[in-house]
Amino acid sequence: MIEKLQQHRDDFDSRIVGVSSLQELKQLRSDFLGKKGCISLMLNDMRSLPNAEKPQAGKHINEFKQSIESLIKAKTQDLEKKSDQSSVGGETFDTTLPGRGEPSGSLHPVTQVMEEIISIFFSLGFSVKEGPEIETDFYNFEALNIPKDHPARDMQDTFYVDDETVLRTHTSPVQIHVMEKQAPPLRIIAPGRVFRCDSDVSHTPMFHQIEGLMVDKNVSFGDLKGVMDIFLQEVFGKQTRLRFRPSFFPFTCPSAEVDIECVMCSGKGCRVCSATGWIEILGCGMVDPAVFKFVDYDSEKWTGFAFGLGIERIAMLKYGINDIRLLFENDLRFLKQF
Ligand code: 2NM
Repeated sequence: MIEKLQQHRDDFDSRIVGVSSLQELKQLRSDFLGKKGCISLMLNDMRSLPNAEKPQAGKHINEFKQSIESLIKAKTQDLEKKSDQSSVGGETFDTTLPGRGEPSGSLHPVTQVMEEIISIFFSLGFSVKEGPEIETDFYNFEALNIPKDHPARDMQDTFYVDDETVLRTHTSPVQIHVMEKQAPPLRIIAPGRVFRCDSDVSHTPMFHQIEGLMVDKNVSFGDLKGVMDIFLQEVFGKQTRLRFRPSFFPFTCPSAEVDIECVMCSGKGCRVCSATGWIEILGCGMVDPAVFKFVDYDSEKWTGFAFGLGIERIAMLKYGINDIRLLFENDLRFLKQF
């Protein structure tokens, strides 16, 4: 059986090379794949094999059949292309027919959420600022009032390039750079990649963040609440309720964490919100005077709020994705859903 198959295979291989027209290809196809073709005959012959050998033989014949089919398909396209080229302007090929076209692609869900958030803040008068992904200890920690012994500075949590150089762990350094160069008033957001030594269903070593900063005369915690309200209701829907919980960050005082009412259960309590009815969404606060001191802003004259959030987390909540790693596997079956 196997020998016979090999003979047919060799026969097919040598014949297809000699095919130069669609007509000849049709003949070849019928000789191998037709009702009385050799594949059909071999499948018939299989009946006389002992039962134990049937599955193996069937598998080989099928593989052969599939390889023939794909070779014939490729040859067909090849010949059609040649005949199209040779008859351009002739009668058989209408060159005015519209093309078949490719379905359009789409932006990565992380990019979509990023762009949506940027456009909301743009409409509130914020402009977009970018900065390097490799930062000095000074911009990533020191100027943000993060003390030398803070756990975030640990080699366990931060990727160090050398003793005083890190992959930025947040985009706040961008805001330090801007404040150094630019006097208040200021309304900016800093979107981009950040890096932390962390990896599980809800953490990847690289993820995306947006941080925002507004500095002006008389900016208050009320302004911060108002802006967070508008922003989160724009992303999650007008009915979204917010909850501010006291928190701590070295670079803001007072600091808060903001929860939204659970998008899955509308506050009733479910797996997504661990039965609390609330989902933690971002951190924020009034910029600590110590930070202003590093960039030479007069904190008697100016006040400001800042906030930071992870894009992947928002994308997961918005689209009901339960494993962050799906966002980085580049599996088209996943990505085509967005
Ligand atoms: C957060 C939470 C609270 C923040 C502070 C600053 C800066 F540069 F102005 F000091 N940028 N971002 C900030 C404040 C970030 O992320 C959870």
